[in-house]
Amino acid sequence: MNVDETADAIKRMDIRGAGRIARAAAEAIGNTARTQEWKDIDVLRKDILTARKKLLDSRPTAVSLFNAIRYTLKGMDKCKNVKEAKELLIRNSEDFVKASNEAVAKIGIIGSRRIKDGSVILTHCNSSAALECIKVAHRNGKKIKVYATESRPWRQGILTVNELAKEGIDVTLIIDGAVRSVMKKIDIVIVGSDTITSNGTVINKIGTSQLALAANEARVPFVVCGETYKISSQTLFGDTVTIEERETSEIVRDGELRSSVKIFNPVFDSTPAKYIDGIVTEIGIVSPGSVYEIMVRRFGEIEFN
Ligand code: RI2
Repeated sequence: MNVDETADAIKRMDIRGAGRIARAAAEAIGNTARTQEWKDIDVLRKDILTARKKLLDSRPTAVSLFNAIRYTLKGMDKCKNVKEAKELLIRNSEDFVKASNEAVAKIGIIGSRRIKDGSVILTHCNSSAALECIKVAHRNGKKIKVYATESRPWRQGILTVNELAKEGIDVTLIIDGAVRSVMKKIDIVIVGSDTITSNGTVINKIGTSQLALAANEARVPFVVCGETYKISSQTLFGDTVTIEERETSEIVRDGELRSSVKIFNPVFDSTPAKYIDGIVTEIGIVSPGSVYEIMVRRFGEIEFN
């Protein structure tokens, strides 16, 4: 897919999930570098920066998209000619996709160790990282049961239950409002992440913070899965995460409401660090308090700009 097609698919949520949109954006830039010809390096740079903006404008919340593009464009400024820049963009894009897939696989192995034989798990939305932990635990012979929320309004929970059922996992769909009722049956909550801020706050699908509160009340461990490229270094210097608001048509059908009724459809929320027992990354399970250290390790010295 080219950049325009990828940006549209991300906007429409044909491509969705923070990791998948990151890989799709990196691939789109790689494809552009592979297929497009430029007369000089300045035109190439200008076009790639336009592509960057198009991709970044597709969805605002998941920092994985920003970090994937940052990784893919790294070093472009120093390229002396078109050939060098094309090779760099193709290589960076392939490296990112490979590292991203490997990160999800590692998270699966590490996170699965936190799932005990006989556990009942609650998950929310459709996170490839969280589901990988569950699948690995099941493949390793652990007898587990999963409750998955419907995850209104887009209902990614339907994807989740079908994906887990296909693996032969005992899975039950619940509506989002049933979370507190089922919490007494749950041994561990495992969710994904779109963005992790410098103070360990996790931004994930709307409703995640309710799971965290209910888990906290019931003393059930609340575990977040996130590749390290879900960490937002911009939040260290005061940037806040934009919470995406989507079309009201995702909630109601035409003509269902009186015209004076307003609709508010935020699709992500924030879960403060104090409700999170651990963040499973590809480099290990870390506390939300150690996000800054990882940020520095991962991105090098972070400069204020
Ligand atoms: P992985 C999704 O967002 C959900 O919020 C999910 O928890 C998160 O991305 C992470 O998914 P959306 O694109 O990267 O469905 O773990 O709005 O697949």
